Amino acid sequence: MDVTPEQRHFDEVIAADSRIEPRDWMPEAYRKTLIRQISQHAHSEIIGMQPEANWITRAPSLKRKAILMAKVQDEAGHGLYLYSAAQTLGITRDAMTDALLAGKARYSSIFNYPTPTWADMGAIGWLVDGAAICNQVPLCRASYGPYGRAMVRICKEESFHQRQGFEILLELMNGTPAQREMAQDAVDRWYWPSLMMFGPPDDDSPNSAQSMAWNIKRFSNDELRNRFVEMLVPQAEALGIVLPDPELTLDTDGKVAHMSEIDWTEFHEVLAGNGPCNAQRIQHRRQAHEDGAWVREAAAAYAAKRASARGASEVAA
Ligand code: BYC
Repeated sequence: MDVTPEQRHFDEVIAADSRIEPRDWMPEAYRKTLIRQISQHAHSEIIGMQPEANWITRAPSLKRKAILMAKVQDEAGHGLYLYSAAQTLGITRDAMTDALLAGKARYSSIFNYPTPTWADMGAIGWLVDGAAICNQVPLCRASYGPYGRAMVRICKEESFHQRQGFEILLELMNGTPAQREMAQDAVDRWYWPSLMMFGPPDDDSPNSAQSMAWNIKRFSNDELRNRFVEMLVPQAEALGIVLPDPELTLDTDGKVAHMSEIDWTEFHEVLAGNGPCNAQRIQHRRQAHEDGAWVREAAAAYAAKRASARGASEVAA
């Protein structure tokens, strides 16, 4: 089959490990894949504000409240960079928002689990942001320019998030027996869902091969999941926390030699909308969207006023 000059140029850019920019020609499937992944990623950041926002009013000290508020605001910022990156591919913000509110768009499975104790703030920072960093650092080199550049800033902020989670757990582990128990219980609940963040096993990941060929993904789901576990083991030791996998063993190089099977039925149930908090998360987002209608209307009215004032001054000139 003849290759068009545009396709040839695209293939050369990818082969040279260079970047595709918004004005460049790109295959429709590449554009669709990016819109899918970037919009899902943006939705994850926005829905991901909820489990932690749940504790802002109940944070145990003013310092913890200030840190948690800053972190949740960072997640909102990440969502906005990512929606902007997706918009450069020709989809509107309204279309993405409508899909999320209609329950048609995916977002990360992890945000469908509840946060019943303060230790969950530690476990989310340590495990969820830790998994996010492992997954996202390679995305800084994604072949699509706006996505890669957004990821650079996001990863810097995620590092702070991960450390604040670790520090919450460390403080609890240095506390009373009840605090230690609370920290261990939170890690027991978040460990397996955090491993599911990396997606299905490689044999069952329909999008991986093509996304890797296009230099969007740099490593497979299982490679990144193992790397994450390898990072956690010494950190868990430092905390005095037990990772809830009795079968987990590392080889002498610190690489995963064996771990228990992940409960993929649970993963698919959460993706199908049947996780513990799926309905609550979407309902809450819809309510927040409705409650924010006046802000959108005010911004639109102000923009219209400015535009008409500009028009009037151009006529006068
Ligand atoms: N949850 O072929 P696969 C954060 C879907 S937020 C839900 O392997 P792919 C934070 C997948 O979409 C950071 N769905 O797909 C925020 C696909 O479905 P469709 C969130 C999942 O795309 C607040 C199907 O399963 N991070 O850090 O090659 C507070 C088959 O999978 C999941 C990102 O969004 C899942 N866990 O690889 C704290 C990272 N896994 O679309 C922290 C960006 C898979 O074909 N995304 N699916 O219907 C990625 O890196 C990739 O999209 C994935 C999946 C590794 C997640």
